[in-house]
Amino acid sequence: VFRRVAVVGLGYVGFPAAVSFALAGLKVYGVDVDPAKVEAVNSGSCPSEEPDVCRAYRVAFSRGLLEATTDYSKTALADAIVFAVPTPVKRRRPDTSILESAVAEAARHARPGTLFSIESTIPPGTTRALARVIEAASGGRLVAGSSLYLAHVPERIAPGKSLEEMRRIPRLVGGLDGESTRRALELYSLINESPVAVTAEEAELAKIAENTYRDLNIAFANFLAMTAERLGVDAWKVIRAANTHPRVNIHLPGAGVGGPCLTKDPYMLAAAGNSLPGAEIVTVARAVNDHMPAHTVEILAHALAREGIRLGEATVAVLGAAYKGGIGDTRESPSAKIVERLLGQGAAVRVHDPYTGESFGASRAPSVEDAVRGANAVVIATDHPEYKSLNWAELARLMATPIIVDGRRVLEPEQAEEAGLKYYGVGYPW
Ligand code: SAJ
Repeated sequence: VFRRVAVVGLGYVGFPAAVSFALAGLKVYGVDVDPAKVEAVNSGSCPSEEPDVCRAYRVAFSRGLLEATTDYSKTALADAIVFAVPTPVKRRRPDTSILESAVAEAARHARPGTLFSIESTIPPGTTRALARVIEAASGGRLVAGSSLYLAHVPERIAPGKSLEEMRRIPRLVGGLDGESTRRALELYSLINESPVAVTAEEAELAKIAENTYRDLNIAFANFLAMTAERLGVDAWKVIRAANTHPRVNIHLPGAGVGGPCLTKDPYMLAAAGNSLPGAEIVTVARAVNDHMPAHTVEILAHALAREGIRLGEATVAVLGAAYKGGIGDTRESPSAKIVERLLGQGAAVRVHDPYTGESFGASRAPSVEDAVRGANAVVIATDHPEYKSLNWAELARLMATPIIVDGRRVLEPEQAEEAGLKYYGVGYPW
């Protein structure tokens, strides 16, 4: 029976996890290296930008179920220790050193019989290697198969929907051995509706497969989009048509793929499958997706040239700084690459985003009207829901030249033309 759990790493994944366990009635110790964050959590101030997460946090906080600390010795009080610390990819090589240190530090304090659960995304083989790290750091108190239980339970949540997805999306629970899986299933049943028992190795590979699959599918959509542009066909109509086949599900092309997961996890799979036939499939897909911000700027330069305007003398409004719609998260955002490219070419750039004040060195526009007034073009970099219902006819009238480069098919071309815009976009012939 689990009564107390420690969550190491109170970030995008760990904090919603900590709050979820607290709402399930467990006493939660949140361990983080950042004293400011610890202080905030302990004084009733929510460190998350997600309203759901903060609502749940306030309930947990008022019941006294959540306590943050920088002190790893609190892990000695826990029946289970959950790890959600960064596992970055540097120069395409996975780096698990932060996770290893955190696990070793906890192993110095944890009691025999404690369950260690790794939620961070990790390269295949890491869970088993961590068992050795824990055994060594514990000085022989924790031994896999008798006094140590260890599982990989990868997070599968998307920022903005953390709490709901943590409960709804089936949780893969991959124990190092049968007893580890059994105990981890018991723990995660408290916060997840349908946990699935697998092995640690299966969980590791499944997690990176999910994100690589999505990245490959989007890369295919992007390649198809550029091909359709060349052929003079609307790629979006092609994809909608192809997807009427019950066995086809082509994702959406666009101005690029961002976020902390799809830009990183495929390299973990590429490293594991290194030198096997076809290993390039992963890195080629990454390259296609990484090219899309430049492709978007290329479409823009062409559209401007048609009006006799050079990119370097244009004023451009960029709508969206976040890496995807509906959130303010700008990690690895394609919008950043677009803005940097435009600034590099000498264009005057204004960035608007309803969810974040980030503008990547360009000026920041407080409203869409301010962004587009007098501009030569507007580029839609993010599919924020707000952009769908704008009065485009009115916005077109504010512009010096009414060019739109729609990187996310937020508008249908016919609708844009009706509003008086000259429509360009990824996947649309130009
Ligand atoms: N994108 C496209 N076309 C699409 C879908 C997305 O260009 O058809 C772009 C988005 O604009 C964005 C990027 O891809 O820039 C990533 O978006 P995403 O919707 O894949 O979301 P992430 O990265 O926030 O979350 C993913 C999710 N993985 C899967 O859906 C398989 C999430 O469930 C994972 O938990 C998360 O990665 C993670 O942390 O690993």
